[in-house]
Amino acid sequence: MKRVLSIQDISCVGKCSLTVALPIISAAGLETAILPTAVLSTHTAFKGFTFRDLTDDIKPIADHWKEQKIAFDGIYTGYLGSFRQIELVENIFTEFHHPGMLRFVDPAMGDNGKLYPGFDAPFARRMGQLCGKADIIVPNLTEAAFMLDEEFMGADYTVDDVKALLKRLCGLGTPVAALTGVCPAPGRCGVMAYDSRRGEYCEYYSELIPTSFHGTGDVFASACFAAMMRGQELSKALRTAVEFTVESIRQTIAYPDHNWYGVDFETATPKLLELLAE
Ligand code: PXL
Repeated sequence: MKRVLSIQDISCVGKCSLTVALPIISAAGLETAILPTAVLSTHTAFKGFTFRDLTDDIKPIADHWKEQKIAFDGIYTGYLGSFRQIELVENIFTEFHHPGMLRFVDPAMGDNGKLYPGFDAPFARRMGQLCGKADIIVPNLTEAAFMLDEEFMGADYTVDDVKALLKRLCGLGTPVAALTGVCPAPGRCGVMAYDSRRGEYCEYYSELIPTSFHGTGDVFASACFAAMMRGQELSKALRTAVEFTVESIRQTIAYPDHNWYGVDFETATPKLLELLAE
């Protein structure tokens, strides 16, 4: 069985970061090690959340793994809280890298044209440097704009604008960039990617469900990473991740009293296993 590592925070309640990545990647049949960067009572969209920083534990944990000769087939990083955490992740990439290991970076920092609380433009540019050290990155349009120090495109863009943006993202240094939340036509939404080594674009769109839920980026990234680690080609992995995310949203809105803070990816798990078997 492949062993992978996910590095991000634990938001105890809120269905994001590690409480999404661990169950999804495990369900996909991959041994999932975790490196929690912080423990929060909830994610940052709640008021008054508690926050315990675990930055000082990151290096000792990684050093112990090295000493125990523990290796990973892939590393997926999500929400990171500080410049220092980004630097520690870069060190882990260097220390644990071996040919064939996938470095998957989701620069989880914002949405809808805004950065999440606590982040600013210099942090976004620093995250852009981490993206330069990845094998694949999966920003949304907001995160892409902030990392490149550009104006957010809003909803007013063409497919050619997205293609040009993908090339600029690969200019950060990553060979493959996938942009999430791309809606190429009314009622359609999904992802477009560029593989700079092949000079090829690929895309996958599904039904646009006109609601916005917290944590969908983490569901998408976890499923995309899991699918790639399970051997699916990029185009197929994007399809798996989009369809699983859409099914998670459908499951959520099927319950009139669903919570506001995350999506019900749990009851969409059978769909993930179906998509992985295709
Ligand atoms: O879903 C990304 C995420 C992860 N972790 C924390 C967050 C968020 C989004 O707001 O607050 C703590």
